[in-house]
Amino acid sequence: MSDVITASEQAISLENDHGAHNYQPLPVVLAKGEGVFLWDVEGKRYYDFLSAYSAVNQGHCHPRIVKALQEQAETLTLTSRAFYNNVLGLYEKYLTEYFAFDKVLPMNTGVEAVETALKISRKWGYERKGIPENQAKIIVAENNFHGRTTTVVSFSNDENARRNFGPYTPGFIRVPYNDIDALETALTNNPETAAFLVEPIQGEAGVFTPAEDYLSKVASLCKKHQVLLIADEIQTGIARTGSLLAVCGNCTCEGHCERQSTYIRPDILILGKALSGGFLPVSAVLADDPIMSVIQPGQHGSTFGGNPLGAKVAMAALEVIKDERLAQNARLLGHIFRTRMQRIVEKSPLVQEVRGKGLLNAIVIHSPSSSSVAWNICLALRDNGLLAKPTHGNIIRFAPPLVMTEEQLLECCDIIESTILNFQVQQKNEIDGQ
Ligand code: IF1
Repeated sequence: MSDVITASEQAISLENDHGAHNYQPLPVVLAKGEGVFLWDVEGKRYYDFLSAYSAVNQGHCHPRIVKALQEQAETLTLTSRAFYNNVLGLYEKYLTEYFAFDKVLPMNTGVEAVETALKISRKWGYERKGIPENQAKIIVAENNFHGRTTTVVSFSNDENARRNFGPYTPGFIRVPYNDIDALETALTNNPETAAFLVEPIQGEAGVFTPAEDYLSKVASLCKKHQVLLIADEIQTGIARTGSLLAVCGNCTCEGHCERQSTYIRPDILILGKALSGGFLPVSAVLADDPIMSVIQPGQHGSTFGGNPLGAKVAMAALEVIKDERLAQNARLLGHIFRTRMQRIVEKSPLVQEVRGKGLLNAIVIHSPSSSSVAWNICLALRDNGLLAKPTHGNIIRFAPPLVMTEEQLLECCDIIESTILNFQVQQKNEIDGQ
């Protein structure tokens, strides 16, 4: 019957009628999640290959995190920082030991943590490095994505994210990503630089992994020029790329270890997303005392930052990462995934390339970025029970929860392979039929 309105259609038109149109979601209406799976309102099950942009690394509704949330929600949720609470200190101790930094400044969303790191860096620049008042520069990378505030979009070069939101915050210099010479030139020409802000792997840009030695060279250049290295690990951190942090390099230890020679230690580390396992906005800025001590009472803060509910949830979320060895799993499954995708690259002219690290991967569709081929492949994947989203038109990001088993991953590779090969046949038939 054509006049029956499905639950999906209803939910979509409600959003359409009453919400701002700042997104164009894939048409699927989700109602339930568990582990690597999502269910829509009609009860169809999908493999989640986005993980809420890497916020649910621990899998949907992880029971240990649910338990922590429930217990704390019944006890104390928010005090503000006007008073002490009996959870925040435990969380701060846990987090700083987990990531091996002296101090943490707790915030909520990712972009707030980025803003916090920028503010700390500028203040450090004036008060410790001796940069003349209001002259501080911060270097960023081209094609960066660090969030949506006015300051952060000020230094984006994504026209869509930036256009007509000016006037922009001054004081930022953009250099090409993965270009050590460009960074060196910028540092040499701008002695008033306080920091270099960078994603160890560029997520939104299309999962772009820099040269193996890029970050270590960046770190030594920053040291040489007395500039803080800020690593935005909001998307790459918390086991996503096959190690606890992307800056850990190839270290597979269960937690964090500083002795590993592959570890590039940033001066400021920014975490968000999976820090709460996707339950609440929980973000954090980590640094050592000589840097963090520039912030004194009243100079920065947030009503919700460091709230006991978020703190308890984050501790549970990090325990899950360690206890379930999710970094190791991401690394192992990542290799299998890219090997299987490489097979598709060889078989199908539609797929140009596979790239990524751990379980943060992408395939590049051989089509103009303006075409709808990648979008249509994602619709076909949805119909076949797997949810992924295109980025920059022709790139499809694949980032399942890290709790996936090898057997499940292989099934997903089969779905992706058959969807793409079928899609290709269909496309050819359409062209031939014309
Ligand atoms: C959206 C992208 C991913 C981030 C990095 C900071 C933030 C993000 C490296 C800000 C956020 C999110 C934002 C979300 C979509 C998503 C995204 F496609 F937009 F770029 F993941 F790839 N640094 N990324 O990736 O964190 O304030 O959002 O908590 O804006 O729609 P936030």
